[in-house]
Amino acid sequence: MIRLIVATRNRHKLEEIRSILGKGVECLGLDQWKGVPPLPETGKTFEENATQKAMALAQWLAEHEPAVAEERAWVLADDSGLEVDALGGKPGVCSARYADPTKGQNTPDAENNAKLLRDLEGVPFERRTARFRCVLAVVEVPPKEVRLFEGVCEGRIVDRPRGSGGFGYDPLFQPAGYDQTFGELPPAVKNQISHRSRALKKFQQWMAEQIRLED
Ligand code: ITT
Repeated sequence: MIRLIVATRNRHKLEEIRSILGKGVECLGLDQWKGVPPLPETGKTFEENATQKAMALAQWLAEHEPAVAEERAWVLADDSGLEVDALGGKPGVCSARYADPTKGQNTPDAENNAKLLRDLEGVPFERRTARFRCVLAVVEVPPKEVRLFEGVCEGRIVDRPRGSGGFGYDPLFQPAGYDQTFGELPPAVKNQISHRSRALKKFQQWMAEQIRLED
């Protein structure tokens, strides 16, 4: 069984990753280890941030938890966000801290959503096009080469929060081809079509190929 250590402190992301990857992968969260430091994400792109998070965790595990390297494990980091065309691609890599950069990743989702609605006031539905983007960085412990996998989900931003499912901007995001938002759609539907599931499917294909080559 593949052992994957997920470099996220966002429990919703971890839940989605577990549910999308299913039973064939053992997905461990950071709560397994005491003392993992905050992971850096100072880059200007999703690729840079995902790479920083994955490398920092893989290095930390190699130094502090030698058993992890002996048992063969991979670290997976997810950097993701929402790009709104009418806002020139914002909030983008700043999605988690859009309303209040001083609060960093702790900015409440409701504040970020309220700011997004304010920024889009008066913009008609046809021009409220947006996409969720997810970049996954995967590296072995100890870290060698980083692999990147990207997934995108196109849609539009609605005019008020709808539904309580998911997390982040889900109540405001209506994926293309659907009348409901990610907040209203069942999790199984989100996990079929989301940016995260598209990136994870590419990762799964790559991982299956690695295992085939090693056999
Ligand atoms: P980690 O860095 O610890 O993984 P984070 O929440 O800070 O957690 P990011 O820096 O990648 O993660 O920021 C992602 C933000 O983008 C997230 O907080 C949401 O606001 C938004 N986002 C990403 N994926 C989303 C999704 O599936 N649904 C709704 N919002 C999403």
